[in-house]
Amino acid sequence: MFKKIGIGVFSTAIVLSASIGFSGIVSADSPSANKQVRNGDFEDGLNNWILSNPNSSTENIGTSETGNHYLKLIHADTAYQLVTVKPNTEYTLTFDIAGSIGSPSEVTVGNLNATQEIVPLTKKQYTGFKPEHHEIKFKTEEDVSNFAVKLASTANGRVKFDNVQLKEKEKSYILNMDFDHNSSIEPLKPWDGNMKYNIEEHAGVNNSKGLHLNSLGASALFGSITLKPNTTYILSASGKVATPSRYVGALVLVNGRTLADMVFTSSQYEQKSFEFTTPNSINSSEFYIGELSGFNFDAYLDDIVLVEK
Ligand SMILES: [Ca+2]
Ligand SMILES: [Ca+2]
Repeated sequence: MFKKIGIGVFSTAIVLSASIGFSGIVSADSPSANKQVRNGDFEDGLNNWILSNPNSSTENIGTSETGNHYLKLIHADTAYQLVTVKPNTEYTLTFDIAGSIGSPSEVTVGNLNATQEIVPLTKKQYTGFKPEHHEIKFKTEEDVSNFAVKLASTANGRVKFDNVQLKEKEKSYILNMDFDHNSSIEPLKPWDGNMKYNIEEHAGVNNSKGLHLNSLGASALFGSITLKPNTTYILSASGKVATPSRYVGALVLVNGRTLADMVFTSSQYEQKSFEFTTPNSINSSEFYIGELSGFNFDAYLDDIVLVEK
């Protein structure tokens, strides 16, 4: 797709082609891991990237000897793209830089303002001719409208970028039950013989599979869970009840004490979430969904998630 260009503009092409960072090996990650930045490996040219100086006569895509493509910026040229990020969430941006000469290269993340200028949440500068892999860790703020990743050369600089990836920090799930990807209720089990449960088609949120619970009296599904001391967790779930004026609840007990408690009383699905912090020492922790105060109930639950914040 790209014509092979000569070494004229940059004399570093041969050096780059020999490096791991610019040989395309790094970009072999799974597509899903890479989806927040599109075409971060520049193998699709400038697609998805917006250049500050699109009419520049400079060829912005370079090709290494191995056929790998990368972004080239000179002077104060920049390239950015909008990315979809969640508020209050930790991310790691990784990228390769090479051939930075003249003035530092610069990478910025932040919201775009009304004049399409990026308001830096984090900005870092890099120097050095040798290819290097870098990462920037940052946490988004509450407002993440028009969040962008911007790559830049500055002043009299020139630089090459490749393999730009943005990943959300991996979360540590204690429970993650959507009943579509997992067809068991592990690690939960019925409290007693009153508790009947079924994973049913179309019983969940948005017509997905969901958990149908019914009981002749006070009962629950319950199970032991392993929580870390002094750690903040978020419990969230969607639930509804089929029996009017009854409820179903989800709760977390640590050392016999209720740390999280949510109740569903509506006949339509409601999503609730609850944040709690565990004590300094933990002897026991359990999770319950059901109704423990003495009534029969008929209820549906879906998307039960307990995750470290
Ligand atoms: Ca590439
Ligand atoms: Ca579901």
